[in-house]
Amino acid sequence: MATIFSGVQPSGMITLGNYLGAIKHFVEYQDEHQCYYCIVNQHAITVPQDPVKLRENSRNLAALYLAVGLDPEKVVLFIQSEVPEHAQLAWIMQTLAYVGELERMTQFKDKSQGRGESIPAGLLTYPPLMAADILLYKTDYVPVGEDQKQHIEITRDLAQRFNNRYHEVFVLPEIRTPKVGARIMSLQEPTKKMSKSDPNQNGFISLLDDPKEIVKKVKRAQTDSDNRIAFDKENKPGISNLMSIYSLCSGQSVEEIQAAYEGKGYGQFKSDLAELVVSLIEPIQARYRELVGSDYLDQVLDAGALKARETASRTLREVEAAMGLSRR
Ligand code: ATP
Ligand code: LTN
Repeated sequence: MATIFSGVQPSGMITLGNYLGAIKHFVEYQDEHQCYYCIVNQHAITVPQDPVKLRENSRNLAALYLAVGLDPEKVVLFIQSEVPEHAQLAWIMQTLAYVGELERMTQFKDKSQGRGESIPAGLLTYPPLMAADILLYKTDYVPVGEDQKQHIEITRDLAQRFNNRYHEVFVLPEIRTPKVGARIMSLQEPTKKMSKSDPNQNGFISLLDDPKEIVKKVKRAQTDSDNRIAFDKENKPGISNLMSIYSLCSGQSVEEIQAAYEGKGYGQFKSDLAELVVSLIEPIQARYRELVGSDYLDQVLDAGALKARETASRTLREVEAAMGLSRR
């Protein structure tokens, strides 16, 4: 059985982009694969986090993972900091990584911008920690959005470097991005990806937004002025992004949507889209509300951390033995 690993940062409310680009697909793998899904709170602290919010967001994310349909009998769901092997292997990965290749990461460049002398070192060493996450479980496939491509490539490079230098310990993982939805764009600036850390709340739809709020956000979404529903990412990025979302929520292809809205305007399209998004999100919210305060959630996370540690500690022992870090 192939192994799947993916992680989401508890750095805010999960967006429709996170869901359509990644989390929705986590569920599809659970029957046929050994899946590890992680709440990567140590990645979240690469930028300052309020401790109360971080704890709350981690719990919310765990509840949301279950609410979208992940079954803890089938998948290992856990919090990164509860499996210390992640930080241990991350240190080793840092000794393999080159500063030059880390500085070339676009996420590092974006997130370090405007910080002058005060760029947290963790922003630079974020990819070695991510490589550790993935490699500890000898992962075959990593389902993520398109923005993570470079991080998967450097993970493969580090694994290969280790295997060449020491011993064939690591499996080289492959990225899995969805055909549609790998990059959902901001509703306000459709040339930027939808991001949960966007200071403009109108740019993203959170899975926990009130239905009324969702309707407002969809109606306020930026579109061009020609009022024609046609898919053209270059020239009509706003409406094209909304059409992708429509397609993912309805199961219809972009061509079918275009044909169905021939001669109709943005107003009609947006109100139908809002309804679709609400009907997707409402049942998730209902399950989420039942789970978030429950003891069951803690039991799932406790069991998940234990299970993850079994595999992670085995791999870490192999790594340390190969490097001469163990006495035997
Ligand atoms: P932030 O914007 O705060 O850096 P994020 O929204 O990118 O965070 P992550 O936790 O880093 O959230 O991402 C979780 C998963 O969602 C990753 O697999 C990522 O590739 C995917 N993802 C994030 N944003 C989008 C998007 N706009 N479209 C599709 N997939 C996305
Ligand atoms: N870097 C990812 C989150 C992440 C991840 C991982 C994804 C951390 N570790 C391991 C897949 C596998 C992000 O910012 N979306």
